[in-house]
Amino acid sequence: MQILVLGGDGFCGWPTSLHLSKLGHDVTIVDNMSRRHIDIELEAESLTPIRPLGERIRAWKEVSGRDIDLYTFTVGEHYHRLLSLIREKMPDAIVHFAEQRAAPYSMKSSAHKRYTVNNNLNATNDVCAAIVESGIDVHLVHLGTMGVYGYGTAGMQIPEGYLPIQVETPDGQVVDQEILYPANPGSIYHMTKTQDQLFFYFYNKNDKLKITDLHQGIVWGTQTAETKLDVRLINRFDYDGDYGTVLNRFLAQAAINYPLTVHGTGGQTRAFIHIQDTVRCIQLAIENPPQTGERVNILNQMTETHRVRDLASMIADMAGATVELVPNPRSEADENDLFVANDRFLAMGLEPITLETGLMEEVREIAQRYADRCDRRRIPCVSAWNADAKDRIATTA
Ligand code: USQ
Repeated sequence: MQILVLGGDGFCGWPTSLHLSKLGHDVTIVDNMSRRHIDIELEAESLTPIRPLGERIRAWKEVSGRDIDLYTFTVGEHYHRLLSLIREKMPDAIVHFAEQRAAPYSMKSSAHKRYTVNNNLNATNDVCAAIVESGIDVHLVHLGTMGVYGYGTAGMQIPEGYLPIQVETPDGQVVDQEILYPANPGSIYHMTKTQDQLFFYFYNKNDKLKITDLHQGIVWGTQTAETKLDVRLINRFDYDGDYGTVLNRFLAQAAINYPLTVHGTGGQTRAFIHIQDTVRCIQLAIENPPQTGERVNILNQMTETHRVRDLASMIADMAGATVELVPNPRSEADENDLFVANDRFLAMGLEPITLETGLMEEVREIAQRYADRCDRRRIPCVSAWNADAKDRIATTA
């Protein structure tokens, strides 16, 4: 297949591009290097020494013999470049990762809120509009988030996208319906992903666009089978207070004897998936497209759920670290239970990598090996969600 990967230099985009290329697909990356520019803005670097994108692509050619094409422009801004590229490549699938993905970054200031909204919403609308304008039959695969649902339910299992409901008509009849699960975003970033769902709903209804929306949990791990092949292909690993996600942060913290930073009580329960399973899920999504005219295909891309404080004690035990409860810079529920349906990927043949089996390798191969690149000053989460959170973190600073 011809596949465009929008945002192909990022944490999920890069290993996905390699995986699809390895499978024999013709991959074209579009990226504006925004993630690398944000590293400069935040004065934070990946724990792993990532190489420039051109070098990564040349190394892949050496290692695999396969070409990956690269176009450098901003999706959501350079509309005609996107449209021309779609017309030229006539892709079978477009994988859309071209969005600002960090919740704390999106909450840093009004400027960061505005950037995240402009970037993410314009990117998604431009991709949909360009596919329609091209007239080409493309399957759009989008990386969404579990956070569109919020993390609390009345004890029920979160379904894959759609909620069956019953409404009563004025004459007393009960009518069955399925609606998009009510959106409940916890940050401006998550809010943009809930808005993406409405773009997809509309373009699917109006233009019969074939769309798969993947509601992914928190990704952990670093390497995939392909990024391990050569050190120049290594994937990024974020541990800083804005881009680092909880499990990888705890691994990096343990490696440098920094007390594991559990926010609040650590009672937050979240969904997780290993990066190797991410790339496998994208492959499965591409291989199982919806039919033209079918509604938006929504899958929950996660494999296990954990409470933050349980993760911290698991890693503390494994790596001999200590745990510290720190004031929560976010506005979120202290405690929640989370039950999530993920039957659809399992039915397609996903065999999840569990924390139990994969964590030790991550500690040894990444966190400990690159510990000397860790800058302790970048660890605290200083992005406060609102005035209350700001007070909370100020009083204990
Ligand atoms: N947390 C800590 N200590 C830390 C960092 C985080 O206790 O040092 C807590 C947070 O307060 C939160 C939980 O861990 O309750 C998860 O935070 P996170 O930074 O790992 O994840 P999040 O901000 O939700 O975002 C990440 C990705 C995002 C993706 C999302 C999936 O950055 O792109 O969409 O995970 S999900 O969480 O399922 O919505």
